Amino acid sequence: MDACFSAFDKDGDGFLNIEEFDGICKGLFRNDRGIVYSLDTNTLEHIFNIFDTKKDGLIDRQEFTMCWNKWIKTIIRPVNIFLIIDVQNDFISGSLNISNCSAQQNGLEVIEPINRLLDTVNFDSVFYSYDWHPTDHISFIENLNLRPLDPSSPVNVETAQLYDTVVFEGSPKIKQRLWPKHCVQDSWGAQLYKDLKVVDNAMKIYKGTISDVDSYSVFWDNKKLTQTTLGTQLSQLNATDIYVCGLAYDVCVGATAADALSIGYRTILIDDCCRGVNLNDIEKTKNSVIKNHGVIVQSNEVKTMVEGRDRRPELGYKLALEIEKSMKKDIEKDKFN
Ligand code: VGL
Ligand code: ZN
Repeated sequence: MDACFSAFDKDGDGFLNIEEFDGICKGLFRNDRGIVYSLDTNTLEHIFNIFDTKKDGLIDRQEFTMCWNKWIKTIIRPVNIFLIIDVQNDFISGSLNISNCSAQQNGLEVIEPINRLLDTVNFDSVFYSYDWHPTDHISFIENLNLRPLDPSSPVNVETAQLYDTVVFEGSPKIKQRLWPKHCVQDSWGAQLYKDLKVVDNAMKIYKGTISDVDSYSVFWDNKKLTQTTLGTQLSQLNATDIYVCGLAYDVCVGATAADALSIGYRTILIDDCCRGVNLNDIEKTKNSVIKNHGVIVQSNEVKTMVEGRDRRPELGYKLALEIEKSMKKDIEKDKFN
């Protein structure tokens, strides 16, 4: 760390000014071929200001220690999690075969690139999620008669069609998209597709297990009332980077990526390992990941990123923003102590 500080303190005054800090960023944010990713001036200044905790326009050795431990170390050596979402029979060739949905995509096409990643990339941990519903689940159109609809529902029991959104009675009311009966617990349709490779020490997460609430994200149900074990498991692993992929792109993958970002994880969505339901919603999913400082990559970019040899500025900025948030929280805490 000291050597790094001295090497970038070009004028040798014992401080890093913003130009010197820019030098560090140019060293950090580059790919495996040494091509430097540009960092726009505003972002650079924002990151610099986060680590310039004394706000004197310079980063001293003490400030740099924090920057090194909380930021640079993670950028160079991330803890990488691979999260494979709902690659189950029903979405590929069963009752919710996504090729029957408007985007007409083929879920089978994710198997090969996902298997290739499992064979070639050394993730710290691999998680597989299962959509795992009881037979009386609220999302099944077959169960529409089990629960009363609210008068505000845009469609009623007689007119409701597959993929429509209805509103069920309740306090609060429950908005729900209607799907064909799928991924029923312990059924064939809920099994992972047979050709998907399952690694040793795989972690499995089951979601959508409660009858009265659907669950798209692998972290929380759609009303954020219940959590899976994923959140605790990731923090026990000191996870920093979450690579998400699977089915369906604009439903469970999108919701999971959004939650991963909101919790504060550096989140990478692997585009060619996802297939979805609706093209418009897939586009919205991508835009929201980018807006929230995640990145979208193709599977052939993953290996060097996992190895810390291709380091993306978006993820560096995301981490800096999280560090800023936690420092602000600490300041608030101190006020009360
Ligand atoms: C999913 C629709 C209904 C998914 C789950 O895994 O994306 N989609 N349930
Ligand atoms: Zn489902």
